Amino acid sequence: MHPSSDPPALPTAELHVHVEGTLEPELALDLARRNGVRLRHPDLASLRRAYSFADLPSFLDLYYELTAVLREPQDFTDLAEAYLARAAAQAVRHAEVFVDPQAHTSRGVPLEVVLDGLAEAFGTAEERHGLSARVIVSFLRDRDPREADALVPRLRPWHGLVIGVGLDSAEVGFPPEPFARAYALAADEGLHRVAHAGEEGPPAYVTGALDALGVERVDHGIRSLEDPSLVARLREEQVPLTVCPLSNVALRAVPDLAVHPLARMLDAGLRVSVNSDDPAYFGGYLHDNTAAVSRALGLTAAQRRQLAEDGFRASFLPDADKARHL
Ligand code: ES4
Ligand code: ZN
Repeated sequence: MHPSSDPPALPTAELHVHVEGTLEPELALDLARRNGVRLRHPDLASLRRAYSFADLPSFLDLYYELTAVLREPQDFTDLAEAYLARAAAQAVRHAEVFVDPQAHTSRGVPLEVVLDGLAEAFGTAEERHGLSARVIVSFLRDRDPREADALVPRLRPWHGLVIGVGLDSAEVGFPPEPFARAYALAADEGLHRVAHAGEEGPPAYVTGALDALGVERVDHGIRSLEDPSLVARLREEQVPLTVCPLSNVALRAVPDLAVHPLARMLDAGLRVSVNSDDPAYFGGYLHDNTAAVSRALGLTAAQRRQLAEDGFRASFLPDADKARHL
């Protein structure tokens, strides 16, 4: 997999991965068969040809189509188990994993099926794979924000597994402010708060996520660089940004890894980490992202160490657990 010139994988924390985005095409076809779900792409060859995207919405079309193969608790357990094995093989030692409940409840799959299924795999992640794993429930920003308000109290039975809330799906035209109430409710429940912002959307969405939602971490945030006053704020407040290099290239937010903004973000003194986003769709898991972007940008060993350490620092692990990893 990795040419001998590549440095070894450092232990990392994965802070930005969507469990539905870890659905490999082979497993999608297996589950489609198991559950009698008919897909637009019935075999591996035609499905693989669909993995070419113009932007975020065109990716989300395939992503939501394939999520329809997930129906039973065991499907979510199998999906999570496959991710944990792959992540562990790439030296991930802690993972905070997004799930999109509304992508499932909206097609009749109950919340319990989703979260109990994930709990089954995540509950044994330490003993089976040597990594801790928690869930961040993500609201779909292209749906009615009142659905998000209603979802927050329903998460109570899974607190402990679920440690926070996030905001994802199509970004442009869906600013963060309408989700202020859901985030305030989540804060009252003791949940952590993150949001996708500045992936395809403007820097104002990053500011909005900080001010209206009170997020502790920003997912992507790459377009922040267009606003120098926002960059200064992110640096001063040391707001963590979860950067996903292969995702940005696959969705054409960035034309080429060689010009990926990660280098400028590091130079600007921002607290960034490298993450995989939707690894089954974008060409690699966490270390694949680190190796590719390090090579393309010529990152130094010190920069790679900084990225890995800042991932743990930006995690929602208790301080004692962070210290064990640093
Ligand atoms: C996503 Cl790459 C990306 N951006 C926004 N929402 C998402 N959901 C899954 N992957
Ligand atoms: Zn994402």
